[in-house]
Amino acid sequence: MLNVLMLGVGQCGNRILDAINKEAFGGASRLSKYYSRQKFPSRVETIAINTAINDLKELRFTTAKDRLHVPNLHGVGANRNVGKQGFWDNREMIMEEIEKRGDFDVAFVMTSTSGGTGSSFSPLLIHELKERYKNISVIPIAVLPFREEGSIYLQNAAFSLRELMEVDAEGLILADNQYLKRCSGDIATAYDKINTMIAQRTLFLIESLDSEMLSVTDLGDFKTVMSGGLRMGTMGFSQADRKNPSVKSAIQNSLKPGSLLYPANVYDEAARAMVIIQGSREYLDVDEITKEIEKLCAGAGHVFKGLVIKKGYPKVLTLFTLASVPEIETLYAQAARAIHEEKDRKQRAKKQLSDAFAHIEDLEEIY
Ligand SMILES: Nc1nc2c(ncn2[C@@H]2O[C@H](COP(=O)(O)OP(=O)(O)OP(=O)(O)O)[C@@H](O)[C@H]2O)c(=O)[nH]1
Ligand SMILES: [Mg+2]
Repeated sequence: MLNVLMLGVGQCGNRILDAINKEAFGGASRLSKYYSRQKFPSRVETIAINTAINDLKELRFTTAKDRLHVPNLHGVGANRNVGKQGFWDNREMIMEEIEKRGDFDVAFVMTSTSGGTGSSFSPLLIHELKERYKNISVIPIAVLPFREEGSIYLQNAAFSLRELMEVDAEGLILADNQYLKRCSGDIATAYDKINTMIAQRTLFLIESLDSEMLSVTDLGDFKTVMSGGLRMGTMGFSQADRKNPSVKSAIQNSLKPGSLLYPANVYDEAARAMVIIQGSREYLDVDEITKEIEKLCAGAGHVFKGLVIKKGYPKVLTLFTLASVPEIETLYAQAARAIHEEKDRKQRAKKQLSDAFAHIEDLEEIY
């Protein structure tokens, strides 16, 4: 049995965590679909952490005991320095809240890279988890901003992503708001859809890491995949249906750009991968599966395969790390430009004000 910790930090992280709790517990019955013992052997603990109490109040599927408000702040207004100080001031309280829930084998830390709270807390939090839990594997799930959200979000993304890579985590899973924007027209619906996509994939992953059926992929395989290439990767997912129950197309679809959380050409750019297939035995044609995996193997160095027999049409999750991330480099170039522009803007403004003050330099008030 795996002991799993899921932390959602800052507003974006909180909402993704809420989507996970919705998928797991929600729906009409509120019966636990994943967390119940028979169907989902793992013990899963979830905690939403935020400096803004209003963000926590907004959650609908996360219980009150799973919401941790870090006091004396009302959000940090995208300022990562204020965020870091907030974490240090409250470190013991936060870690105690986590530690009282027992031991963990694996932790997922979900956050936006671009806001203030989640992006500054998460690297520090991961560092603390690694210090305090000897054998824990920690995987950040990091959300990249819409590129037009402004210069502070861009710079935050650049610096926090670097911190997340430098802290001793087991790789990093990327989700890109900009890339996923096509999901929907208005922003609230887009957020919901993106969060649900992340939630679905993450739950599927946990479920299959802890499954005891047929050919399995375990935490060790997962860590090997995450340590491949640049140690940054993402997930794809696809679900077959009655019209097309073929496992072959389900695998292919899970690798298509439209199924991924971050833009990548998996066949060319993947360093390592894990393909997890779930479905009724009658649909899991071993020859077809082998052929598809071999195709992926031609580009990616190593591909782990997991098969889980479970009633229904095939569902496929692909998790992979990447050997190249051009989109990230573009993001850093954009962030650098934004920082320069911000600097210039500040200097110009400062100059204008000092020019204005210069007008009264030798004067006094006369009444
Ligand atoms: N996918 C997704 N992205 C979100 C969501 N909410 C906010 N974001 C993105 O997250 C970034 C802003 O970060 P937040 O998580 O809101 O910031 P925070 O950690 O709460 O930090 P502060 O508000 O500055 O204290 C922006 O790039 C948003 O586009 C969400 O529900 N889903
Ligand atoms: Mg916030």
